[in-house]
Formats: sequence, C-alpha cells, structure tokens
Amino acid sequence: MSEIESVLHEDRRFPPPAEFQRQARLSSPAEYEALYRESIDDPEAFWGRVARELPWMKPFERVLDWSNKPFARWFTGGKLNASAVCLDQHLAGARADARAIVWEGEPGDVRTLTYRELHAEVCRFANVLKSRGVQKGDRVAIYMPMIPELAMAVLACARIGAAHSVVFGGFSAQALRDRIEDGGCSAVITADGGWRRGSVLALKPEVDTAVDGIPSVHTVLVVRRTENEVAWTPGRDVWYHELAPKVSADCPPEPMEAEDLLFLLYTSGSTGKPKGIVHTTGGYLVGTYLTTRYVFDLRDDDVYWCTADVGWITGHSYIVYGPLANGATVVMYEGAPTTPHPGRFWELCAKHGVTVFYTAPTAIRTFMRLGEEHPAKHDLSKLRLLGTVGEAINPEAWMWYHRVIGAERCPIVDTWWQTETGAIMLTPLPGVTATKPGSATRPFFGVDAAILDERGNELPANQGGLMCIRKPWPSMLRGIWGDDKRFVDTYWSTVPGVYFAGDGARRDEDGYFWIMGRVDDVINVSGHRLSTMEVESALVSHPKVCEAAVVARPDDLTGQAIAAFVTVGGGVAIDDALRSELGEHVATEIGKLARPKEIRFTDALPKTRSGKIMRRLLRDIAAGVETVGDTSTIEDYSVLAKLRGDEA
Ligand code: 7RM
Repeated sequence: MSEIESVLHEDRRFPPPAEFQRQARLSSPAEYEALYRESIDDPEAFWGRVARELPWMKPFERVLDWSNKPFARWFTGGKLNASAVCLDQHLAGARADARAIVWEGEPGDVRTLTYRELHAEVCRFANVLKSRGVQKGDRVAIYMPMIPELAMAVLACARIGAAHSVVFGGFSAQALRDRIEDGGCSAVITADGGWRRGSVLALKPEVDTAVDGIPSVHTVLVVRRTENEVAWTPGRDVWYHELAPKVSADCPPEPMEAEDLLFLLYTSGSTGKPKGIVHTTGGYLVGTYLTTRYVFDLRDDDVYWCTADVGWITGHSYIVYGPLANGATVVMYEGAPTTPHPGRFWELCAKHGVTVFYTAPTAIRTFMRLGEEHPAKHDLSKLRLLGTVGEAINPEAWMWYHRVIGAERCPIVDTWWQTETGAIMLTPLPGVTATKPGSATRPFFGVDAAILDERGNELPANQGGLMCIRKPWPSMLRGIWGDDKRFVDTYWSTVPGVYFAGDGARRDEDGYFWIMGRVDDVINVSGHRLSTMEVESALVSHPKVCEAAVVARPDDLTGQAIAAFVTVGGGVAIDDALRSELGEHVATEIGKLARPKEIRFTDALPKTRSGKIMRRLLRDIAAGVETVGDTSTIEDYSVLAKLRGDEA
C-alpha cells in the first residue's frame, strides 16, 4: 500500500562553490556531521544550547516533555516574547540602526524601517490593539496586503500575547469567515485594499461580509493603503491612522510561557473544513531562528528576500520570525511578480542589492517561460544564495535557476517543510551539501527523517514510501485548533506513534530525500503506484511544455488511468500530433506504463497562491464529477470555470 515506484533519475551533482564555501557559517562536512549526530543522539543538549542563544525573560527548566505524546512541550518553565526576540534584542547594539524591512509597493513606492523604527511602530500598533480591548490570550484575524503594517500587526499581536491568525488576502469572504469563526477571533486587522496586477484589490468589503453577524468580533482595525472608498460600521470599525497618534510608542513585551499560543494558521485538508494549525512561542522561535541562520547562511550585510506572502507559513517563518530573530535585512514586496513588466522581480533584486533570494518553483517556471532576456536586463551579481520552497522543483527549472539567475555561482537550497513543521526540515546546508537538482537533500539538525511503510519499517534505498519524522522537533505543530482527535488521526496514526507528513518520498543511496508529492495523489496503473510529480516532471522536460498536472481517472481496464492537464508555450500548435508527441516523450522518459491516457491542454492550472496545483479539483474534472470540496484557497476561479466549460 505505502510503496510507490520511483521512475525519476537524476545524476547531476553540484558541490558548494568554493567562493561561497570560504565565507559560509558552516563549511566543514565533519563539523556538520558532528552537529547532526549530536542533534539526533542528544537532542536536549543540542536544542537547549541553541535555545539559550535567544533572549529569555525567564530561563526554561526543561528542554522537552514528550510524556503526553504526540502533544509535545518544549522549553517548559521558560518565558519570552516573540516580538522582543525579533526586535528588542537588536536595540542594544549596532543592529538598532540597520534596516529591518526594505519594502516596495507594487506602484514603486519604497519604505525602509530600521530595527529601532520597526520596534517603535510595533509598540504603537500594540497599544492601538490594547486601546480597543484586545488582550493576552485573544485571537486576532489579520487580512492584509503585503505592506509593512502586516508585519507590524503580526508582531504587535505577539507583543501583547494575543495570537494572530493571518488569512491570506486573496481568500474569499467565506474563507475568511470560516477561519474567524473557527478561531473565535475578537478583532480583525485589515486594510482598505492593496495593489495587485496594476489595480486596487479591495479588502474591506470582504471583511464586512465575513464578520457580518459574528458576535465575537468587536473591532475591525483598518490600515489605509489604497484610499478607495470603504463602507463603515461605527463602533466596530476604526482607522489605524486615527488611533496611532493617540497612543504611546512604549509598550513593554508581555512575558509569555514557551508553550503559550503564538499563532493559528489554517491549511486546507484534502476534504472538509480547513485545519487551524497550532504553533506555540518558544519552540517555534528556536526552530525558525536556527534554520534561517544555517540554511540561508545569513550575515549582517545580507539583503534577504523571500517572495512568499505573509499569509502562508513561509511568510510567517521566513519573512517575519526567522529573519528578524537573526537581525537580518528583509525585503518585502507588495505586488505581482510580473507587474508592470516581466522582469519586475529581477529589477527589485538589482535595485535593493538582494544577496539571498527564496522563491517557489512555480514562479521559476513562469520566469523560464517569459524568457532569459528579462533577468538579463538587470544586475544580479550581488546574489550569492538561492532557495526554493512549496513543491518539488523539476530538474529543468532547477538548472535554469542555477544558470540564468545564479550565474552558476550560487548554491540552491531546495527546502522541504510544511505549515505543520513550522520550520525547514529537509534542506542542503549551502556551504556543506552537494546538491542534486530536484532533491531537498538531507534532514536539518534534529530532524529524524525516514521513509517508512505503514508498519513503521524503514524502506530500503530508492524505494518510495511514507515521508515520516520519528522524533519531536521544537517548531512542530502542537495540534489542530479545537480538534485533538483530528490531529492524532491525520498525523500520528498512519504509522502509529510517528509523524507522517502526508507526502510520498524516497531516499537514495547517498541518503538524499526525493519528495514525490502527496500520497493522496499517487496513481495506481495496473497495480503500479506512480507518483504524479514524477510524470509531471517528465512532461515539463519536453521543450514545448510549460506546466503539467497529472491526476488519476477511473479506468475499467487498468483501475486508474493517467489524465494530464498541460499548458504549452506561446505559438505551439495544439493538436493530436502534439498529444502523441507528449505521450511518446513520457513513454521514453519513464516507460509505456506512465503514458497519459488523456491529455488536455489548458491556458492555466488551478493553483493556490502559494503555487500548489489543486489536483483534487482536476481529479473531479477528469472523472467528470462536480467538485464539492473546499475551493476557498484557489487563486483564480476563472481557471476552474474554463476547465469545467471544457468538460461540457
Ligand atoms: C512550506 C510549505 C507543504 C507541502 C509539503 C509538500 C510540498 C513544500 C517542498 C514540497 C517538494 C519541496 N508549506 N512541498 N516544499 N515538496 N519539495 N521543497 O509549502 O504547508 O503550504 O505545504 O508542500 O507536499 O507537504 S505548506
């Protein structure tokens, strides 16, 4: 059942470039091995030492309490405040006047905040929340564009001990409402709107619909950004810019227990209602602090840009908490990657002197399709390290990223992790690990990763199975909000007592991990269990293909058959000849077994804004049934409508 056949073969290897290695935080394989060994053999010594690098208000008594498995407790007895870790600790020395956030709006407006300035703004924001009666222990929903106030709102909640629940600004009113209700939020922080693809995306009307009739919400705090007209409910709605001047810029951080709730972040399950993933304070900060430091090799003169939205876990961990806990200079951008021109990202890299750049494979494939001439117009010579996250990167996109963006000089860190893991779990360490295109390589410190079958047996090299973690780690989820049973059933029951991530993967003969996608997406053709991701990777290796999504469709003969949804480059003729050419290509790359039974051409694939293909929807379309599941996370509903129209 759990075994998945792997058909992807990749032999290229890229050792860390000597130039990079010379100045890396970690460059000796022996030192890395010793640290990794210690982190697995004596995790309490390892994590205790790391945790003591953070500024605690009261030292912790115990590193890990795993007695109530799978409900972990880390750093018990300790007190700290996440906003103080990110801000106050940097005010004593030279970092105080270093840039914390370099922000650019889509229209090109720029704002820079030093650590000292960001600290003052966050204190003020926190006092505004207090003035509205928001208290320690409350939950606050945040529904905002990518403006500095989003980071401030997050940190202001943390400062007063209220948990934030950030809902991505592209979600519908209904999705927002479900999350506000499930979390029992008492306030919502939003903006009039944000800039996206050259126009104003209004947010306030969505909030008005979302909170209508929800008694728990006493305040809607609105930041002014786009100056569009907004409807107003007196008593409930307040402008941030009217309250901010009335409060003090002094707000002492609330001492929080290590295991106090820091935030909820909702992730859509394969069926049913979204899960509120629970993250607590101490362990989450320790995990994001250490991974940021070693994976991105950050130093004081770096300019670091993670292109994710703060509405996703990647934005929480690698725009806000991890980088700021390290005192980094973080670039934040409001708009779309290709507005107003296809080279916008590269223009931003050149303009702000970005040295470390972290993005998603879906963005890389978009840039690949747009052509090399766009990055070529901008000076990318300051870049020294590249990263990817969100899905497996196909080797072609990896090679393009390496050659065109990294000029063959920058290591690429392919980082595998989840909302649930809080921090990066599988990753190269850029000064140590030789990379292989398409592999997230090896476990980070303290991560006891293994490929298991359902009985908990470790599978031999290169056999696909369940991607599991056998030991607790500090930034792990502490549960699903209000649903302990679902937490245990979803993550700890497939392999009893072990964390199962929901992904299929294999580990090669060098101990490198290759993620094969969600196990729910595995296709069973005549008894062979194939990974959708590998068939997709074969399809996109054809020069005419831009993107591909592969799903299972019921089939009388083979049980399941492969249906492929494909987008092709401009000017490519779509006809049966192309269909057979692509079928032939997959048959050559993988084998006849993997040749899609059906290929549909489409302009775009249904995706979440974090770039994940919504295969569940495609499965329904391929099978000819109406989609009933949760579609609240889809980025562009018109894509779905078009695909359905195709069907009729
Ligand atoms: C960080 C994030 C998690 C799921 C995960 C995988 C997939 C993420 C990679 C990847 C292959 C990667 N959190 N995934 N990163 N697959 N290689 N480097 O994306 O909760 O939104 O998604 O994303 O399936 O389980 S998430």
